[in-house]
Amino acid sequence: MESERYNAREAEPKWQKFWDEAGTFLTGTDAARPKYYVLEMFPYPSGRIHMGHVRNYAMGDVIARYKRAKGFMVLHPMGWDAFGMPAENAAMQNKSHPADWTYANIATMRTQLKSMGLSIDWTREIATCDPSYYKHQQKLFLDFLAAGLVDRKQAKVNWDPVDHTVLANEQVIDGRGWRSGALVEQRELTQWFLKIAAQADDLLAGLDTLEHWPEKVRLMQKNWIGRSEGLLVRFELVPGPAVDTRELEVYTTRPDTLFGAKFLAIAPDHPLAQKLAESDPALKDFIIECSHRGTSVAAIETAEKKGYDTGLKVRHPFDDNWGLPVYVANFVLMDYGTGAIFGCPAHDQRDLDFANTYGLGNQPVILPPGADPASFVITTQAYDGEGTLFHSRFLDGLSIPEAKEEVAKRLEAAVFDGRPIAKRQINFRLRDWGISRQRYWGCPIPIIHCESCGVVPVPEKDLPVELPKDVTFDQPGNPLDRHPTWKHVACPICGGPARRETDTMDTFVDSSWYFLRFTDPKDQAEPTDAAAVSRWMPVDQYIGGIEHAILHLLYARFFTRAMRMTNHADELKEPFTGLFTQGMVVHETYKGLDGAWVAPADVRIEQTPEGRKAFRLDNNGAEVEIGPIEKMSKSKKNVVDPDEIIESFGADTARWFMLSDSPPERDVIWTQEGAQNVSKFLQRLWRLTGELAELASAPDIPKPTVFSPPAMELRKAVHGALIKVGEDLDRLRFNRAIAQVHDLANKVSAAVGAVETPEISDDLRFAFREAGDIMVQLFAPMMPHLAEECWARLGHKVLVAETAWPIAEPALVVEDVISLPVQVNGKKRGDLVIDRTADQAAIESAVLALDFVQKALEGRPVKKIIIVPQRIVNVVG
Ligand code: ANZ
Ligand code: ZN
Repeated sequence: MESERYNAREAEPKWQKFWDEAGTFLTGTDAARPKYYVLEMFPYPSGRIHMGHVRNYAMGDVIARYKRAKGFMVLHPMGWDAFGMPAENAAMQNKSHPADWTYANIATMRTQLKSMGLSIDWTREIATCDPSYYKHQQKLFLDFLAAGLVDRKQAKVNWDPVDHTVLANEQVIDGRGWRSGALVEQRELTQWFLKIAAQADDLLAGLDTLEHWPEKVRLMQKNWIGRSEGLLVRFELVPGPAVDTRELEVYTTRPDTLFGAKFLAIAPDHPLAQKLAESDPALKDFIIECSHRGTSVAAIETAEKKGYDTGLKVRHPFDDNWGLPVYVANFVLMDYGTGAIFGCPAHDQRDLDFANTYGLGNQPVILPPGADPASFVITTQAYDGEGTLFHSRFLDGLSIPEAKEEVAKRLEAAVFDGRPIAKRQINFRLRDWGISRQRYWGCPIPIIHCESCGVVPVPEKDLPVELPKDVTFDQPGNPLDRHPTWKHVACPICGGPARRETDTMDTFVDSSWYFLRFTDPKDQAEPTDAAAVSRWMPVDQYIGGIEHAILHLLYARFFTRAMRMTNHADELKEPFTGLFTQGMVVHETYKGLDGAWVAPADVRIEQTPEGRKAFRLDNNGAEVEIGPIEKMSKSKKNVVDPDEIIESFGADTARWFMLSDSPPERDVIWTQEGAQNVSKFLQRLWRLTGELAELASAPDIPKPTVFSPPAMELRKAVHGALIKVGEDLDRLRFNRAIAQVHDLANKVSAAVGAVETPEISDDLRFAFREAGDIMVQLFAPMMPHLAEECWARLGHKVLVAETAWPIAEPALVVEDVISLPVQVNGKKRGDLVIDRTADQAAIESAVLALDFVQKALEGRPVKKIIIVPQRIVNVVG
């Protein structure tokens, strides 16, 4: 028995096949039982799974298996976020077709995921690139269009003038196209938008209901939506050269700082700037220069602050004799507020950087608490904190909110050209969602453009608009656009020659509703089925990376609302009740003497007297430098391949290690040693189960009525662990649940080791039976293959995956000790921890022996000790 080893390589595929054939993980249909929908963010079929996937899916699988055992009907599906640029890039490089590349990757990754032993209902698998999926997405688009949730308007895109193609923000690197290296231009294109901005208020309010989301994610969404209360202020332009407007309107959230204003600035594409540029070639050049940069917020924020003095002046709204210069500035965006600002350098860092560059000076108007008004100055660091107004005439002495209110009131009452100078306004940072992409490998937008009828939706009976298969990728640009026939169609209204929309949808659209589709992925007629949505939604636990904290989750929340409005999502308000964002998988880095990175698979680690050292497996075992622990990345070669890990250790070991080593929200450091330790522990569990199988009574022996102390002790350890593992799994504290299993295994081992004769009493046999069963059930969600094997070894005929979670006996989990608050003369001084059954006399002497009691008595004799049983002790002295 001792020498027998558990062979993961044989057992794992065996059980996977068994589950598969038995349909163990098909979604339950018992409507009388509660449902649980657990979902991990579905993968992009990039080629192979990585360790991050292993961690993500191991977590979801533990929850799915645990909830299933707890009696829930569990929905745990899997699919593929299958459209996107990498498939097109691969097509260009390998002269393959994006569909072939994608489906081949899906096949590989499906096999890999299956080798992890995930409890997934594979009959619900979907791929977003499949016409059977995107057909419904096109229908949703048309319904959104009819419901007024879609817009078509001009928007700026990054244009690569060499490749003649639109670039995503990520494809613009330092202002240049990632492939061509050409300076990127900003171009206006007519694009399709989903009107998410109109939902800003509701998306914001909904965040308050998401109590099972990480606070951090809610905050990130809140900031992204960016609600701000501010003031529109009209500045009067000082009459001067060639402009026909008499005013310039700005948006500000800090009207309190108006007396610190040093300049006004407008966006390069502000109409006034455009107008001035007509007669000012230098300004025109400046505007063109500004257009050579990415449209991303990051690109704008990190760019050096630059401006152009227009020569225009405006009047300060509180002082006709105070003129302020008007600049065109690269950090002012046209599509926020009014595309114009007043700059207060003392209290805004961007304004300060700008003012320092152009010698505009600054005037502090907010005095920080405790600062000396005579000496407080600003040089390179703007002050944006709390304080009191100064250098601000009638505002002096006011707090910031009071000053904001005062300025608003006065300017609302003041009139220029027959209208109030200022108006309060609430702004959102959230913009409408531009979904047009000039790419092939995406969901076609189901629209036809007709010269006489305009924009015509594709009739529903003609859906899906399928992507043509015969496309070429030998030149840049959109293959749909240059396809010889695909875009030429008859207009559905007038029958005349018309042109298909050749833009496809942003792939974020595909992932914005897949979780709804999973509730009934077979329905061919409709995107969703109301009954299925009401049964399964919302997702009870969603798990994924923090990198999706903003866009994906926000778009999914918007889609849920839009689908509800168009009768595709029943009464659903929010899609994900619980959200969990797991940490990354990180690994040591290794560097050879030549400075090149070395992969972990090519390295052997050794404990030497001088500490851990690493040596190459090739190159005569040369030593390599152990570098910092970093996120696994191809560039640093510090990746380990899940296939290799599963091949050498088995999936259970990989799963267990991923879950055991650190709290799930933190990064986990993958190490070979760690995996080896898990593998040893797995063998230990296997041996222990074998020993228990010999000592234990048969599975169906009735429970004895009395238990001897050793049996009782074992039972208490087992039931205690059962409670704790349950609590930990409920709270997704996988690492703690695993620590409990370790602890229990130690206790069970000790009990087994204490057995001296083969003739043991029935009650102890029963306790061993129970210990074996429960221990296996407790690690089954994490190590499902080993658990099945152990379960069979314990004599069970039904799968552990089909067995209900055990129920703890309350009498066995009552804590033996209690903690009583101890007061001295009515004031709490500490706690007494004592046996629950301790009598009056025992409590009295224990209390008097406490240091803090003696100290509090300060030598006085004790007059009385009052004991409220199980509640409190008061010593009177
Ligand atoms: C004067 C001022 C003084 C400002 C100060 C800030 C600090 P949020 O909170 O995001 O709404 N702003 C307004 N429109 C802008 C645009 N189109 N492009 C760039 N910046 C713009 O931010 C509002 C603040 O951002 C506004 O308040 C404005 O600068 C700037 F000590 O006005 B503030
Ligand atoms: Zn027509």
